[in-house]
Amino acid sequence: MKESLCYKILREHLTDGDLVPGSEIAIRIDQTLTQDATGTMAYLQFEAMGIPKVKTEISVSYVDHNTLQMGFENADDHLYLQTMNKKFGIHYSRAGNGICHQVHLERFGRPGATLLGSDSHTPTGGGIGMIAIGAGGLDVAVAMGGGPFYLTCPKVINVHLTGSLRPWVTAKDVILKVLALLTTKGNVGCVVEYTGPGIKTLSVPERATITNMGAELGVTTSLFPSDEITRDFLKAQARESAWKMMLPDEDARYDRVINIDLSEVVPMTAQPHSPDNVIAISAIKGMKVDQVAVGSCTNSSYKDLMTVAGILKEKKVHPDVSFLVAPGSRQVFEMIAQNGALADIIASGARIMESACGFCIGAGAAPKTGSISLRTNNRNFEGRSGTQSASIYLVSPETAALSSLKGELVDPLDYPAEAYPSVTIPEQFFIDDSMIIPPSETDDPVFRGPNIGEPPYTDPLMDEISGVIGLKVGDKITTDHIMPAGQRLKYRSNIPEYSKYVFENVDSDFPSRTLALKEQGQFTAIMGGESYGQGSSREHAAICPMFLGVRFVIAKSFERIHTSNLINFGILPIIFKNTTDYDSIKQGDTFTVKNLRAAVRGGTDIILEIAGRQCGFTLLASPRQREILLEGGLLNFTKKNI
Ligand code: MIC
Ligand code: SF4
Repeated sequence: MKESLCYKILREHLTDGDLVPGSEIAIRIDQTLTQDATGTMAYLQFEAMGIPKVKTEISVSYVDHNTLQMGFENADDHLYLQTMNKKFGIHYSRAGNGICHQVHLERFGRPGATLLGSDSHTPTGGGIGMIAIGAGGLDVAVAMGGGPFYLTCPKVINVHLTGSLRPWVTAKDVILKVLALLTTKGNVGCVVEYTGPGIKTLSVPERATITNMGAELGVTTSLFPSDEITRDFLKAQARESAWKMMLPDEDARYDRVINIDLSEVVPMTAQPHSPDNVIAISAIKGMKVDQVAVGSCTNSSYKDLMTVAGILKEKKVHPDVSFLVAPGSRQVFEMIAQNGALADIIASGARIMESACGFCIGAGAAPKTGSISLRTNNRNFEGRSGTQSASIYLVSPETAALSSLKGELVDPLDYPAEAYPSVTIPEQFFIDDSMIIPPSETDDPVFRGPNIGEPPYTDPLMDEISGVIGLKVGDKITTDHIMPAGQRLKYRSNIPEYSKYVFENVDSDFPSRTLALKEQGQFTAIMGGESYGQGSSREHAAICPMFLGVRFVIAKSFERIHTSNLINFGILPIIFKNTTDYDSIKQGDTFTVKNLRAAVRGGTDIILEIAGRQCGFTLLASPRQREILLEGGLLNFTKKNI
């Protein structure tokens, strides 16, 4: 049968199962990446497995999220990572070297390989024809130890591109259009594969913008073929030898086909507070803006920043706008510094942030109360910017730069095509990997500052549990709701401390209430609506609730990474058999469950007695995941099976 590129790569890496959509398969992982905010926990768990060296082709540990260093915690964590990585065979990309996804694409990714990353935007690698998947840190730790990665064999959605983008219309507008079509809901278990003559008009960084923000669709990953354009990109990175042609079969079979004519795409924005709340800019242009931020793993390539510099050259940012620029990698940062474009950006009145996640994760640059902020990143969840009352609009760098000059949201198509800055992409990029420290044989001790806690230990699943529905929430609860980042990021290595902030902006008493119950031997169930656990791969959104005594999350539907994270830490993700139960069950109702182990082992319904009534639920777990739950989590399961 004619195969998609996705299936070709999966087939080459398949270690268990059959390529039948919906069934569980296991694949061999060639490369892993972590970032510091998820990495410390991933490496603590790797250490707990007792494996002396990573077994992957390459594993890279990036420091890009927690670089604010407001206190000793971040710097201590970085040194833990650096010393631990050296010892266990992992490359360490130092703070300042750039955002994991952009640097990995530039320096390590290779067409046809599999990459597992402890960050939901790992699919950025799909821009060069890899299967690049985001997962929880513990899944990545298992892959570093040579274990396979388990996933649901995907359905493949083909986005067939024709035509070419008009001047001022960008790859960001393309992915916003895809989000408008597919939304953030209902795509779990799918992969998006881009094909068609239109892809020849898109450079690798443009493709990577599209696969990066594909994460917001909730799909397993997105990918482009690897072609001559990929070859040119790798050649410019002095890595042509990593290139190989990777194409789907002609007439490959896809589960669904969506056609997009690039010449009909218009500048778009995602309005607050969801990346799929997309509208054409022409419909809301003229809105006054207070802040504009360019950067993130979605949009800070050389072309992006050169275009921004071209727009700003010899102009000044509007006096009412705070304009921030965070280059995505040190490579790009140095190149725009060397060619003078950075000087144009600085002269316009921009505030330059370091090459890191920064504003995107709410690490600095929180906008003012009730403000409108235009940002080039990929998520505009409520409160993620650090300001609960702010409204974040996601836009292209072009829209951002033009709007920063005018002080209002502008439609780039109102500007003449000739005014679009022409950017020549150098044949050779500036290469200096001196901020990536390779591993070496060492007996040096691993540094553990006071912020580094124990890896989270869990107990085997209990047979009888009673407790309380501790929280009832609505649809689209994101991991930013569950486990806020921003100011709280520095506690990522310290579970007892970080647990004090679970659902901080939803119900700040939740942690103390839940912990008090746990002390009385009572557990907690959380109840949510559709798409529970959308967004980040942060396993803390499972670990910290587990620490507080949460044993069930009941929802109408769950997102992929969060479901696995819950199971990995011994929490049962269950969905309603009867959705009207969502309306009748109240926060504060008590529950009991008996013979839980037998139900989990046998894969039968989970029956909870809630407020005196029997309610049936389906456990979202494969047979292997049910074993993991019985052991109390993946760490116990892995240790037992090593
Ligand atoms: C994000 O964009 O939400 C993050 C911060 O990069 C997360 C990872 C994390 O929470 O550490 C992600 O996307 O997985
Ligand atoms: Fe960093 Fe933002 Fe990208 Fe997450 S989405 S990796 S926080 S830049």
